[in-house]
Amino acid sequence: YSGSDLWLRYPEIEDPTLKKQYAKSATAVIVQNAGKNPVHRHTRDLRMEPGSREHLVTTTLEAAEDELVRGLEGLLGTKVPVHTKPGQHVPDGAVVVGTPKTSQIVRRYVDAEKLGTVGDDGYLIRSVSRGRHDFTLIAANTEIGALYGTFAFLRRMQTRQPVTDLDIAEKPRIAHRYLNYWETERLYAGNDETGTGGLNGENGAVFNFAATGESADRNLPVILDRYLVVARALASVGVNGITINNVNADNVYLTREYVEQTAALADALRPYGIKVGLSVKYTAPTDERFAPDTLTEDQLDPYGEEFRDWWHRKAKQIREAIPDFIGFTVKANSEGQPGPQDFGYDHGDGANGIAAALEPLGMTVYWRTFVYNADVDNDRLKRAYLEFGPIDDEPQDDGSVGRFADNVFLQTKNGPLDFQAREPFNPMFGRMENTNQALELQITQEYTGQNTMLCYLGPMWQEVLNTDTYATDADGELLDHRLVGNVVDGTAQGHSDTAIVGVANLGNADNLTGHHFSQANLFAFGRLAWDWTQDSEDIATDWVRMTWSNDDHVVETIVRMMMGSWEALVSYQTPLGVAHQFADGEHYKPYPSQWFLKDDWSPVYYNKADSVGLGYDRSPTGSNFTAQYFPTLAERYGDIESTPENLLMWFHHVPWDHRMDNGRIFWDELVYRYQMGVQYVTWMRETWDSLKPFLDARRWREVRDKLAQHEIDAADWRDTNVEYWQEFSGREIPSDDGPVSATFVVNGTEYGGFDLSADSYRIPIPAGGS
Ligand code: BDP
Repeated sequence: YSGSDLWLRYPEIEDPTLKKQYAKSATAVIVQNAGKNPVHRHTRDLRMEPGSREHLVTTTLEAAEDELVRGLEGLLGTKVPVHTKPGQHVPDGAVVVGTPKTSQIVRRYVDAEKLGTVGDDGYLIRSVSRGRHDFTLIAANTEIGALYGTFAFLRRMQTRQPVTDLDIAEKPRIAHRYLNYWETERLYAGNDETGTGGLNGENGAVFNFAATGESADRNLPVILDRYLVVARALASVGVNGITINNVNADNVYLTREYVEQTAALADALRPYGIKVGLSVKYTAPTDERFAPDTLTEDQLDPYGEEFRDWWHRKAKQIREAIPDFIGFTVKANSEGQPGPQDFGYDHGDGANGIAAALEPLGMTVYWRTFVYNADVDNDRLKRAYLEFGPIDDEPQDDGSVGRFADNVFLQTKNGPLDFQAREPFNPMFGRMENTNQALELQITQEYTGQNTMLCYLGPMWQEVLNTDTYATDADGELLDHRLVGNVVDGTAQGHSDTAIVGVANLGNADNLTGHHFSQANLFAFGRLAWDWTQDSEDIATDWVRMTWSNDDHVVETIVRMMMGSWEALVSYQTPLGVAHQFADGEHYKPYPSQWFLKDDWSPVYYNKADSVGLGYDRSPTGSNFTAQYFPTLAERYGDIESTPENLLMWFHHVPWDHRMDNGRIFWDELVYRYQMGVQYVTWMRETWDSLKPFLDARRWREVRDKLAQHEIDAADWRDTNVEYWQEFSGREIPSDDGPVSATFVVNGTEYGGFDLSADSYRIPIPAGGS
């Protein structure tokens, strides 16, 4: 088995008793009026690749019916009949799906008021008893809500939970749950044989556009099986939008030829509730390929009619092909991308100019805040807030505060640097109270082991979302709800439009994500986007059950491996808050001594190693970046004694003999951390070996091979760094037995806990480095 179905595998349930029980609660599928509301624009022109396994559906309820039939057949091992015209009689054990509009059964058995509480995307799942007849009702206000409920019902069987006596009401906390798809950049999920190049060699994109595809007859508008697998999987976790091209945008996506292809993709995704958007360059209007409809640079005035009309025309053309088009994502004045500052305007002017053009079409601008310029601030981390903060604070003529338009989201990475394995949260969260804020997370493992290292990111995102911003109101009073997650879901500062964005890891690899365990990160992103208060261990458990096995021992073992894997990576790559120690632009291997191209791309800029210590002083005695946080945190992070140890070097230049909480000096602790991280990987590799009898051969072998390389590369991180730091510390490698157990506390729970003094888990650190 290649892993190509992601978590929608539906293998037959082994336990005969349970299978029988489930079968009693799934004797028939009833989705009334499933074919009634076709959502394709171009249904006639859409076609699947030759020999396809998947098939196109034209409505969202058809997708629900299709999934139930497929899922139940797989899990139960027999075909479950579909009743198309049940009338008033609902057979015992039926599963009924619908909305009040489409289903008289829903109208009859569901309380309208209760249904009202789950909103547009939510659903109810209820076990209904009618005398001797029991059936399950999956009801929603919209067809997409019904589809989400269907997946939730199937997930209960996939994870072996009860499907009787149900009374479930669910709805998402965040409205726009989107992916940003950077095409071939930073994917690490390409099929070696058919990979189409890109930055990192193996980066085959998941969607094939003209000239980027594998071969012409597999290019859009032809729909490949894997697009529908992706659509189903994304819908199953509630993702409802994709910006389909790189933020370093190529204007070709705005040409008619490409818009037509995007429209075909949008048609195929639409039944699954997934809308599409595009990344654009700010200067697209000057691109010759749109001639004669081009502007000169002088006409790029965001307040001018030419500029706004141009964007309006383009957006309108797109809408003709894609009626539910999301809008544009813009990376401006960032890493060489053009933007309003090149023409004497600021981000507010630029974003609002495009937003004004889109507003009559009901579209949105996602304006990224990933801006930095070390020359200006002597600390790259300060730039975003310096540029965006004042615009958010600006009083307006109408008496309101904040200049950004209502249909602008500022899209901000979780940390102030760039998707490092652990960052403090970005102080923009909470500080931009007058502007819509979208949180951007990186699902693709650019800085977290790419397609080689097993690193489950659920705990990282849980940590980010649950961090207290200590945000205050205008009177300086602490807000009631002020975690990063509250800022994002609008409850902190009363925002009604909300968004979260994940930079996707999908590619054309057989298993779609390169490393089998990278599938878990896509799954976890969707689940947390839906409800960020969920526990990352529960999410991991669901994923393992749906993807690998329901054997309790296997589930428990794999979940344990996953839960410590991120802390382990932090530990052997960048422990205690030292950041960005990567070689060149590939962002996989270590190179702490490197100085290249630009200061703020260089490991030395971040580590500041010297004879005194290690780390970047951002306290009031240093760059004073800490002042961008609300007072409680500004104070906490500004003082080395109160800074959490896992963020120490983000904020301080830590003396080699600084005393840590456990009594060790900083130097010793640092070395131990590197060692613990590597030993966790060794433990994962050995643990995985022990699972061989329980798992399918191909996937077990592929993961084993990755873990072997993972261990070698983790040891390289440890040795390269420890050896280099030693040149500055001048101290011996600590020579006692080191940590006796590698445990990592993840969101309050301890993982690992195995004994590292046992010889098998000890890789001695070579004296004096490697
Ligand atoms: C960095 C990536 C680069 C992206 C950039 C961004 O290395 O490929 O273009 O982020 O987010 O992490 O714009």
